[in-house]
Amino acid sequence: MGSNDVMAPLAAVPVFLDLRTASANPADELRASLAADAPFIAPKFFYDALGSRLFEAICELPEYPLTRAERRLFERHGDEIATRAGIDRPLVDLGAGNCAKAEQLFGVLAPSQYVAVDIAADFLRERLGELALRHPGLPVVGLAQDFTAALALPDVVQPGPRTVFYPGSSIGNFAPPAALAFLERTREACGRGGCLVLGADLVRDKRALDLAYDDPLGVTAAFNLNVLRNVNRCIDADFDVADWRHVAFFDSVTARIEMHVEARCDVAVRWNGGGRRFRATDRIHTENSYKYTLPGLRALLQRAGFGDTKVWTDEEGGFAVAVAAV
Ligand code: AVI
Repeated sequence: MGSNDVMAPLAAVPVFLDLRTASANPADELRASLAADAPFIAPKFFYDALGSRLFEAICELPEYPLTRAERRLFERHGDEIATRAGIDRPLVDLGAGNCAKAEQLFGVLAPSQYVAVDIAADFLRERLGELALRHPGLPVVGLAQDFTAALALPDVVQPGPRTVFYPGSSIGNFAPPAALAFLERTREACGRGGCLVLGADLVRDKRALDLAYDDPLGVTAAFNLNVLRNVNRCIDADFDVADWRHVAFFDSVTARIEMHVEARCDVAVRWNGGGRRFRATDRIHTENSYKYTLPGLRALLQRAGFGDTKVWTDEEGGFAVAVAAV
């Protein structure tokens, strides 16, 4: 090669492990949850390739301020987050999605390795490839897995202490006992001296919360209804999206957003290995999104065994970022 030849930048190919088959069979899980007395679809089924993109679009909506509030908190308190979390540690990003939230902290955390974990394998692989090009010196690992049930960190992941990153208020998608169990497992993954960086949406005005999950453009409706298309693919079902409508509301008693798809008319749906009739107005529960109070958030982290915890909130008091030490 002559000295004037231009060399294409070498892509640091990230290590990518698809660990999805190690967990429970998603098709069996779906068949069981659809046949239940109160049918439901676990929220992880939102995130096929289109669902992941629709979620990215939700994060841009003016009615969904959560992502922007969190970004501002990371901008404002990044240095202190790094002081508490420590630098030059493996950064384990749970539910990494497009990896943008963690990448925002690379400058201050200077991670020794970036480990992105997500159930949406193709989407994650694509985004990690792009990220690796932007950070050629950074060892990058992608793990496609359903970490909501159990978190498997193979040997390729550097040992603790680690910084585990769980932003975006995804903790709100667990019911309280499951949130506690999840945080206990996460504490183990951090290792002694490690820490958790957690984002949590807070209880606020019902009207604002209703709008955040039922936006006038219908992006959240598309995100919710798209789950039926993913179900069609997973279990060869014949849901017709046009037969269903999006329902979302904040319930102040349980402090959670509930999302459902509701039948517009009587429908019969078949899938591989079964089927079911739904009457008009019957609902399939697709997501809960719990909102926290600050004392509630602190108590949860303490019960999960975390120690010293610092919490920052945005000016409106609508969102919190916590750094909890092990
Ligand atoms: C991923 N998760 C934290 C989002 C939430 O707010 O519960 C998912 C979402 N559902 C509807 N809009 C956004």
